[in-house]
Amino acid sequence: MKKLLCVILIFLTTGCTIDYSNFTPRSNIIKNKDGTYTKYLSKDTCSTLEVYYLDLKDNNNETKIGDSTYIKCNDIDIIIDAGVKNVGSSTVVPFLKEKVTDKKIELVIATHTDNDHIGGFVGLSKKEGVLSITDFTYDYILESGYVSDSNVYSDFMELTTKASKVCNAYDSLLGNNECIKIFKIGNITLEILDTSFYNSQNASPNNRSIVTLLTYNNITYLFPGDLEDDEYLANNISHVDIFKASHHGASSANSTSLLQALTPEVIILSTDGTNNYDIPQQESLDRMYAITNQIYATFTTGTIKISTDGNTYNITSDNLILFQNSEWFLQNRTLN
Ligand SMILES: [Ca+2]
Repeated sequence: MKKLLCVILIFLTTGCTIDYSNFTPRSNIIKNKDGTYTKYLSKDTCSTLEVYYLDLKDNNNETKIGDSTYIKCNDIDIIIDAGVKNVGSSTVVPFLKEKVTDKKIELVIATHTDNDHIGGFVGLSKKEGVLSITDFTYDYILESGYVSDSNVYSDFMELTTKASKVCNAYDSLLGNNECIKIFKIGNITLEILDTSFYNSQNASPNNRSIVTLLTYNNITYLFPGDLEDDEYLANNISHVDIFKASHHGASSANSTSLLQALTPEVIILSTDGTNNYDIPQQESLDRMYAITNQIYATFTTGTIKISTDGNTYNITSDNLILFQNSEWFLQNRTLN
C-alpha cells in the first residue's frame, strides 16, 4: 500500500506527462499457434506492390556482381541486400534516398555475409552505406546468423545496432526472442522459408542464405540469396511467378529439382557478365531455359521493376530486353 501511494504521488507531482512518441502498439505482433511470430508492418495493403532488382553500378558506372532488391508498398520499405561496398554508396544509397520518402526502412534483410550482399550496407566508408543514410531510421534487421571473420561482417554487425531490433534466421524460424517469421503488409506476406541450414555450423555462407517468399494474392516472388544446396527447399516449395535466380545464376545453385518445383514464369539474373566466375554459366542457363524463356539480367536491362496488383504483374526497365536477345548473350552463350 505504501508503495502504491508513492507511485501515485510521483504520478501527481510529475504532472501526468507520459511520452507516447516512442510507443509501439503490441497488437501489430501476433504469436502463431506453432510458436512463431507474425508482424504487421502495416495493416493496410497498397494498390500496387513494387519490387526493384537493382543494376549495381559502381562510381565508374560499371555494373558489379551482387544482389540488392528493394520492395515498396506505400510507406513500407524493405531492402534485401546492398551489393558490394562501392555500389552500395554509388547506387543503392541514392536509390533509397529517392524512394524512401518517409526516411524509415521498416525491414532490412542481409541474406548472408558475403561482401557482394552486405558490403553496401557498410559502404565505401561506414558513413556512406545503406545503414548510415542521414536522417534515416531502421526498424528491424534480419541477418543470417553466420559468424564471419571478415572486416565487412564486423563493420556490418556494428551498424546493425542502429536498428530497433536485430534477429537471425534461426531465431526467426522458431520464434525465439520474439523474432519474426512472417511480415505482413495488409494481406501481402513476406515469409522466411526453411532451408535446413539456418542452424548448421558447417554450412557455407552461401548455404546460410536467408530465403524469403513474397506473396500478394496470386503473385509470388522468391528471393533465395546465394543458396546452393537447394534440395530441402525444392522438396518444400511449389510454383512461384518470379524467381530471382540464386547465386547470380550460378550453375552451383539453381538445380533442376528446384527449377521444376518452382516452374517460374520470370527469372531475374542479378549479375554483371564480366565477373571472374563466368556466371551465369551455360549449364545453369540451359536448366533455366528448359523452364521459361522470360529471363532478364540486370546488367543488360538496367534496374528491373516488377510491380503487381496481386493479380497480374508488369515488368519495366530502361532497356527491357530478354537475356537471350542481348548482345552479351549472343556473344557468350547459346540457346540449346
Ligand atoms: Ca518506410
